[in-house]
Amino acid sequence: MSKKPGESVNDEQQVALALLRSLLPMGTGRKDVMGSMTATDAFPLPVLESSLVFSPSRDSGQGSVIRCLSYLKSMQLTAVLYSFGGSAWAQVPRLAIVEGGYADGDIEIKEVNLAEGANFNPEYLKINSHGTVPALVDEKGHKYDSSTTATHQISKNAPKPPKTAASEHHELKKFLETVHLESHDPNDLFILPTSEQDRKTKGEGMVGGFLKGRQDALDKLQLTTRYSTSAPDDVKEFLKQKQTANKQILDFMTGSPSQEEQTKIYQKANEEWRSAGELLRGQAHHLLKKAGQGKFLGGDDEPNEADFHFVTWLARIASNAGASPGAPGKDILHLISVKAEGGEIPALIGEYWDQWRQRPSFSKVGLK
Ligand SMILES: N[C@@H](CCC(=O)N[C@@H](CS)C(=O)NCC(=O)O)C(=O)O
Repeated sequence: MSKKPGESVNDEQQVALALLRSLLPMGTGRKDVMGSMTATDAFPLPVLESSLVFSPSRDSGQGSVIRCLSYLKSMQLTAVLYSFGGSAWAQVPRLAIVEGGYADGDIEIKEVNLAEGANFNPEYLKINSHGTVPALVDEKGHKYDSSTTATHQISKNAPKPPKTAASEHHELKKFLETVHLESHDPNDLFILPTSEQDRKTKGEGMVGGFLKGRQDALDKLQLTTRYSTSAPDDVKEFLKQKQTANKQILDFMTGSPSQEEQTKIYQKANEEWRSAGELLRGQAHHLLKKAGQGKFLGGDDEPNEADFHFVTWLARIASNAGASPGAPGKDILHLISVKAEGGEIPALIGEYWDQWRQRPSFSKVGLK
């Protein structure tokens, strides 16, 4: 709060300032959040506080409250999507933004670098307590902490909403939930190896680097005084669990695990690959056949929320299988069928993928 010389801040004005702070949605003006987020903060708290220059003799706390409310009202707060370029699920709301006809900047995109563990920063955990991206904070400060809720909010309010509301379509809603099942988690399949050779390659490559970056961040964070003095107990517990779990998998990927550990992990990875193949040959194929050739899920010429989730999942599964970004449909089907076993993947899935490859949104969000 700015004060002129000789002015003091009375109790009511302190209340006004506390109110102003509580009204500010996370990510729209908090200083001291995390490196990449503070740099572009649109409304730094000090700017807002400086609007509360008042003289105690003429200004009551009530007057300050009214003034700070009208100041907040006059500001055009922007919704913020917390995202990460390399995250599969963050690409779902990003597709919804482009397909929904939002202009650049209508929703601010802030990077949370998962490879550096920025998602474990206690300040980010106030935005999304799961420590995952995506998360959306809308212009009113409401928080949406998953790709499903964030994408729904974005699509619902889009200048050009999808023709079919997947949330009101029984089969599409069910499909969207199936895509998110842990039994074929695209992030597991990014990390988990299917064989000893695969473990070595991944451990020495991007996967090893990613796990190491997170471990360093988790280890460092717990040594900071700010963490030990001000992080709530549940946050400390959450971070401890993450630290232990990440260390286990990092050691597995880069160390010399026992034969028993190896068998367990390779079995899990192979089961997840099989489950991915079953999803493609089963529900996905059924829905695309029902939609008709050249159509999106639900039968429209335009994609809807279920498509946004499915295509981002498919893109990550394809890249986990070794496909280069935006590779043609027939190539990705071949690579996926090798990993998933159980026979060919229906050509219709490849045609659906090729249809997406033509869309500007596909390259704009980095799927190609
Ligand atoms: N069910 C959540 C999953 C989100 C999720 O797992 N996001 C990954 C990136 S694709 C993440 O942030 N991982 C960080 C971590 O688990 O530490 C959603 O749909 O939003």
